[in-house]
Amino acid sequence: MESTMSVEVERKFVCDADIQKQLEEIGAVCIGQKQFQDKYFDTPDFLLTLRDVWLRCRQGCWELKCTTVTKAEDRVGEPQKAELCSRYQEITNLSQIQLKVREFMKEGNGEQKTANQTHPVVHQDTPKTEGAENCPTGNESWLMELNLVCFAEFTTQRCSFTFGGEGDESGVRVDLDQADFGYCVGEIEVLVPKGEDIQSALRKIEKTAQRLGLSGDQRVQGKMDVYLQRYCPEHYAKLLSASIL
Ligand code: V4E
Repeated sequence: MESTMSVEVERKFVCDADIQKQLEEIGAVCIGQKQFQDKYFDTPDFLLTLRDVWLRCRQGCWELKCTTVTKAEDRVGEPQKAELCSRYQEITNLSQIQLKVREFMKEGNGEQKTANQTHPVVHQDTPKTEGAENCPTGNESWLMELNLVCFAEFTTQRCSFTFGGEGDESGVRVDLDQADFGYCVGEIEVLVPKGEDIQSALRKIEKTAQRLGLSGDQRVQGKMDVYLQRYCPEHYAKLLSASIL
């Protein structure tokens, strides 16, 4: 995420055992592997995530993802397959993040909740993660002021691929993720500077998916879907009812 505001367009897919070989066959080049820890934050009554807003601290860096469009009618003119792709605005500047979070909370609540209005968050046997000591633990003053608590924490091993040249796949990146709670997922993604047209990104993603032989029309669960389903069923059920997941 180079810029502080961009739109991430992505399609998730189920990884076959031979996905790395398939990627190499279509000209993808592995650009490296890394491990990172994510901590996600929300109010105890899920004010952000119920608005499809995702506040995350990854290895000490804050990131906010929020929807750019939510309704099918906003997608007029887009091909059917676009429904398999998600698009989220990404903000990485902490001051902008704090401003946005405050705005979302005002919209969602009439007025901001204070730290005294907490409710217990019930988690079921969440997995323990190691490392990332530089990531705030949730006691930063702005988190406390906005009543934000960590609701999910996991570590991912990621192997990333890109395509060289100026062809159909230029700017396309493929990530193969393995989360420490035992879930693997692939993502084809294109980062679009805010304000630029996303149609070309959608076409590139579709083309890459075709070349990888991804024919399924089913939405594929992300790491967060599976994490919440397993460890925070109450939160998961609320997001399902609100059609967020
Ligand atoms: C947007 C979102 C979440 C935030 C994390 O999203 P995701 O891209 O799945 O995580 P990750 O680790 O791959 O981030 P990256 O490194 O690419 O920045 S968690 C849940 N959502 C909502 C959501 C959704 N509604 N539909 C889909 C397909 N994905 C995510």
